[in-house]
Amino acid sequence: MNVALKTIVTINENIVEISRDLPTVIIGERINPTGRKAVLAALEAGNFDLIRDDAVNQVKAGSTVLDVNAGVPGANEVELLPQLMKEVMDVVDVPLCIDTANPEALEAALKVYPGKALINSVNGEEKSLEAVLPLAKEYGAAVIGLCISDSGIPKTAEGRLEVADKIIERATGMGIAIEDIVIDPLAMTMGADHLAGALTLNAVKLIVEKYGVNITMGSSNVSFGIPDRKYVNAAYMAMAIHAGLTCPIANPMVTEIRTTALAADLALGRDEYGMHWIKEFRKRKKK
Ligand code: THG
Repeated sequence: MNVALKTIVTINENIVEISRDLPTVIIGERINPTGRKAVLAALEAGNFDLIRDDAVNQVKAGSTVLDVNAGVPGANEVELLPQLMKEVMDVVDVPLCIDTANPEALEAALKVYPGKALINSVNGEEKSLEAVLPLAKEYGAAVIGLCISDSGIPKTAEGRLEVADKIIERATGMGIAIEDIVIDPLAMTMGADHLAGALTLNAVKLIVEKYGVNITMGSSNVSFGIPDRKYVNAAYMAMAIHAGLTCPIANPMVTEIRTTALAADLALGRDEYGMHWIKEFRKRKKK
């Protein structure tokens, strides 16, 4: 299938479109205590200054959607996630990607969210499908479908596609538009398995070929345990964009990440007259 489905997410009057016909959308990854000790410590202390700074700086660096994760061990996520989102929404006006494994926290977050959010995420496990898809439907949100099933993370690209099949079938069967489903084929570290990156690239191709849906992934995951991560992350992200990735969850404050996404867009004909590349070049020169 050669279609490029368009996923729309919004906040207040602000609209972001995700599609293979448009420039890559970098979903800023930094507001996440799991990946970052400083965010964990700040959230534990109830201090949101760092989070507000991270929100502003990621948007300045070019993110047009921000991931928000309040998964602090032992904390009450049902209260903390909406509170975290409120702090972020105070300082930036970009759509949020609500990153939680807790359906109650998700519902609390959707209740306060002023627009069409991106839910991160549902997966192919029965329990997850039953808890998350009705919320996506009720609140009119878009939803990321992770390629994990009741039997774990499939070890082949075809297996990942089968989980995508299941999620898409269940979601569209409930009346969720296919445009509102973004598939995450799961980026895993190549530090533990040197074939992990290639497998995920193949899964992206299979899923895009079959459905034309938008694709996300935590592309920074591929380099856990590997030195000089930013080069690995940037090269991998470029290849994944070519395969069909449209909205990586990544760190836009790393220049190599931002410039690689822009260069990939230019290479794939998604940056008319190179205007975007030139504009961002001028911004970097001014610093
Ligand atoms: N898929 C989906 N959502 C996800 C992931 C995914 N959300 C979480 C994660 N994976 C993506 N987010 C991150 C956030 C940070 C890092 C990697 C992925 C990261 N952090 C540095 C580290 O841990 O070394 C710390 C950076 C710092 O302290 O500044 O690498 O796969 N749908």
